[in-house]
Amino acid sequence: MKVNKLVVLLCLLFTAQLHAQTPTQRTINTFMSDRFGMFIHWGPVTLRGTEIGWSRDKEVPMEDYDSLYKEFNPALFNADAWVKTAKDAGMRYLTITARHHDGFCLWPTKYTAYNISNTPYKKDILKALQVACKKQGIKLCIYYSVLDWHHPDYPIHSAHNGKIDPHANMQRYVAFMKNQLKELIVNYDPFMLWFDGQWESPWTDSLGREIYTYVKSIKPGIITNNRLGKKFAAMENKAIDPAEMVGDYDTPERAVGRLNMTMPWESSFTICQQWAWKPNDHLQSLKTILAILSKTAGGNGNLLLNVGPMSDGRIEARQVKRLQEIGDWLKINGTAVYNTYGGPYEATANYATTRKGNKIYLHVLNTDTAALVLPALPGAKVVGAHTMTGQSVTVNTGSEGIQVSLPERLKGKLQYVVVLELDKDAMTLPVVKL
Ligand code: H79
Repeated sequence: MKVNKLVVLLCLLFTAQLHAQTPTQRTINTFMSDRFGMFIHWGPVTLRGTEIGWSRDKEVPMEDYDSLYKEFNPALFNADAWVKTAKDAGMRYLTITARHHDGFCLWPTKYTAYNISNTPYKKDILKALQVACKKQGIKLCIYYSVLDWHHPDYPIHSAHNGKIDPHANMQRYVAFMKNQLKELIVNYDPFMLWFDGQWESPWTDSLGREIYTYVKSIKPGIITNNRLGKKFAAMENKAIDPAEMVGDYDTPERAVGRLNMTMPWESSFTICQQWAWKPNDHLQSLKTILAILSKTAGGNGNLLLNVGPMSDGRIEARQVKRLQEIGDWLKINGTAVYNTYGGPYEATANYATTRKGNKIYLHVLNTDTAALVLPALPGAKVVGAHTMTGQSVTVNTGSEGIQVSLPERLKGKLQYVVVLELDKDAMTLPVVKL
């Protein structure tokens, strides 16, 4: 009897161990269930309205660019207002460029004078955001560029001139990075770190692994994107081997990632064209952004949608309005986005699907058509269908697949979601590649 009990106990312990998640897995699962976050690109460059990533030494001469901080005084910056804008948009985390490729630091770092405390504004932007995020229940994430063209120890000093500086010293530069990263983690307790700019020759996968191990040693539960290593989906949305990746999730840029049930990913897009604010930049339509959001969730990924606040500290009113419209859509359709999984169908121009429990959420992107025909789901039956607002929808399963008749009243309207009720758990269905 005693031995039996011991065996049962050991079995239970063993099973618990099998299902125990590492701190990293726990964080990544929470992160991926959030689905939607706000990217913020900001710094003194907004005084010129040119791009933060590559206008230094081009549209703005290097010396001018590097002096802009002396005029940076965002008197109307209100962290609570930014965070509220994100929250009202249905976003669940916020990722801010603490230091972009131009090297300027939005926090009063001890390790370079090129930071916010030496601007006329003086106050710590990150601290204000940390406090506001905590208050409003939004996760604070920190973007930190691997490359720093402004730093004397980083060997390249311009996006437009790749000449290697013989006086630079990568060992000292990596020590500087570690000091800053420790400062960021200890002082602002970020949920996640978003690295970028690792593609230049001075950076290696091995340095990426060193930094990854280092940040995990300070905060074991922290996660990072995969731009610590050389392999990432990037603009071309390349497929990559997870074993070769440094970091916890992949980062397609200005492209929706592929449907992938095992590799976590997050696509970054901008609400306008530039990452940093630009006067009269083209604002993307609500339709375009919602389609990106649905296709992203449908691919089992996250969307990091960027806004570039102005030099006075405010987010443009027209952008705030667009974000509010997205939030309004999510108030009705959020159940089809948050805490769901992508698939089973790969997204098309006409639809995307997400799933949870016995439901497939069919995101109708093309509302002009009378019906959508989905390939058959072998082994599963659709037993009911309705819109998110409860209007019943007719579904016919025939030889050519599952035909979903779209309600006439919604023809030509903004994208919406039809819930397909199945006779089984939708997660047991294999992915349907189209
Ligand atoms: O932070 C955002 C961008 O600033 C950053 N990644 C996102 C999240 C990024 N920096 N560089 N890139 C992305 C790659 C950009 C390459 C190009 Fe170009 C920009 C090709 C053409 C314009 C740089 C400038 C290379 C040639 C000219």
